[in-house]
Amino acid sequence: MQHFRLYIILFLIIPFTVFAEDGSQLWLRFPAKNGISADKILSKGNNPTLQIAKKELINYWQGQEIELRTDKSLKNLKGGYTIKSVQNKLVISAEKEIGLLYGVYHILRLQQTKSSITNLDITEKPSYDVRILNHWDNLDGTIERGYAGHSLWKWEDLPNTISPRYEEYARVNASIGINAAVLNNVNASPNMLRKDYLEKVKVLADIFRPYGIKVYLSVNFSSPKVLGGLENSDPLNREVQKWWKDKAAEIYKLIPDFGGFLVKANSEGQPGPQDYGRTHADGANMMADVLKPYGGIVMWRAFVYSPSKEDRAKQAYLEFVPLDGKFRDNVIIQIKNGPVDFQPREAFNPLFGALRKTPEMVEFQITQEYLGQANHLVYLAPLFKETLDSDTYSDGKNSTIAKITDGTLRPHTLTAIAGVANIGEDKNWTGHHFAQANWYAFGRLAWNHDLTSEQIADEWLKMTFNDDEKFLKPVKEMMLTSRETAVDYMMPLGLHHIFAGGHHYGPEPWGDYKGGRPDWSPVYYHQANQQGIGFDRTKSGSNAVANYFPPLNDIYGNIKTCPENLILWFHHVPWNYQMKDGKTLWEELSYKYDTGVKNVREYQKDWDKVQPFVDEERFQHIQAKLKIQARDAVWWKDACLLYFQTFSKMPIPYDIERPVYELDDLKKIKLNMGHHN
Ligand code: GCW
Repeated sequence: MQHFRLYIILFLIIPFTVFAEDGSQLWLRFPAKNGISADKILSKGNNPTLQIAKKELINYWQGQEIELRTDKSLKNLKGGYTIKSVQNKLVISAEKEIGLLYGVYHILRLQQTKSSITNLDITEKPSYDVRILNHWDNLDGTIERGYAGHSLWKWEDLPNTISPRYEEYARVNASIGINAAVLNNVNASPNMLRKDYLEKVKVLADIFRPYGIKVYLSVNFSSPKVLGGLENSDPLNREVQKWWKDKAAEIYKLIPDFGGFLVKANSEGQPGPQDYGRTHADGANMMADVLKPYGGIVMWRAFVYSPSKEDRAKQAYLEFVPLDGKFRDNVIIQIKNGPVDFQPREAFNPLFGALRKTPEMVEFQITQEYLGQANHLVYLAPLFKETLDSDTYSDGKNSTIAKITDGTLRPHTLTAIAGVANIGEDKNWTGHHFAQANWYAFGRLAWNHDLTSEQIADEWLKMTFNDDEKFLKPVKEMMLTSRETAVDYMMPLGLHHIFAGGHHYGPEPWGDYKGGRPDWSPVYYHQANQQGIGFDRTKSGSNAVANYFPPLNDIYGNIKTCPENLILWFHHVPWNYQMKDGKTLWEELSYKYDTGVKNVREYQKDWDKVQPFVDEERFQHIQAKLKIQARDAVWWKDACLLYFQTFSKMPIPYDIERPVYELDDLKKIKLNMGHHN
């Protein structure tokens, strides 16, 4: 009877565990056969990280003998490693064991992508010290702007019950060099710092540690008052300072290598030092002082804007530039790539380069809040690269954001880069199978920002799907063009923030939330009227162009020299304005929307053609998502063109597809996805 039952259970489980292609393995898909035997791995010591490195080799490495060697003289590689072919051996060297583990994942990647593993002479040094994921996970298990199910962190079950996914998470991140994680939402609950929660955090930190991942927490600025019962949370109040000091001691007792705090203060209703007439520097320094003795850092966000007449794109700059030089050296200012909010395309944030004495780090959004969420295939490496490669001219020509933040131009002791995670408890971790590529791309670029979007897509596709050229070529092309395609069908030519309020999924260019703050309404951002469309940020408008270093202020400020892909970001442009290709602005806008739609239709065909190269389960899943994306693209095109046409009063060029929806019907769509703004 017992046996019979077991038999049935196996019968039910095996077909799914063995054959199901649910995407849960991400890019770590190694051959089922065994790797090399333990005696072919030379190494000293028994450190837990080293044990993981050896286990990975024993399970998966099909190549020659390996030596794993720690070498103190490699400190200058900042956690990096070397891989060298020496006679019949491969020697991986690093200052510490974590570098060896990274080296092991490197050679496994070479093996998996069928790259050469002979005559290797590789030196790898990460672009950034802290390569960090920001989870916007709430203590109740929901995730702000998360589209892959609930949070991985099971706070209710911790510290006693441990999900196997904690370790899988750590391993996957280590495989791409991510070495830090902020566990909770920047809209932080004070409860995160409660003793019982810290004990849960400790369990996660212990699991992550051997994989080289440090834990950080978002903290609520009012914690002393809310949690500690103090009268206020004024950073200059000694009792408040003491509360944070004691809290830091409590945390470090549990987690000796705790990374530090991430803070969203005085932004979108969050408390902060300004509640007490203090500055961001006062607030950040108070926390920096209590973390300093333990080596902890403060990542202070520059995403601040308040209900005022001032152009939202200028506000962070106005608040932070006067504070340059006032921050402790263990404070780093975390700046979103654009000055508004993770839009499909923004001009880069002019704060980059403007703080000369304060370390700056980029915050990217991996989760696709404004890019079709878990439904649209949008590969984000080109967006990340566009920001990192942007020349700010802060220190003359070639002062790219990459060089400002990686320490090349500003020799700060602290360098970091953050990505808002797209990870949840969905089987495939990220909702859309292709969204895994965005997690991967963030990690790879945090490790080496010189990699190209193409190299990263190539690696990821070979590891995750198939290395057949007939598959790779069209699918890579689809990935590489997908971000521009999304810009085209959502917000071409520098349009921004014309999303439906709240969930930010579909179009709502007519959105005018009277009574609310103007900068939460789409009409505030596109400014369409009978004359034209676009936000005037030149001298005649908000003059946000003045925040850019010369010659960019002039280049952006002049409609003739402003790049056309940002023209409506910086200018209010007449409908009949003549674009570089001779078309009027209205025509150009129409063709852009049309191109966006057409491209998605092509992606559908391309995907169907590669069916023989993809397992059925993932094939269908992606096919279904592309269908949604195609419908959404038409929805965007019709909504925006029909609405803007009420101002331009011009015909939609006759060689493009006619609208299929009625504007009035589109205006009635209210998706029930809910959110505060
Ligand atoms: O992008 C906006 C989001 C908010 C988010 C905020 C921020 C965590 O719509 O959900 O809050 O930015 O980055 O703080």
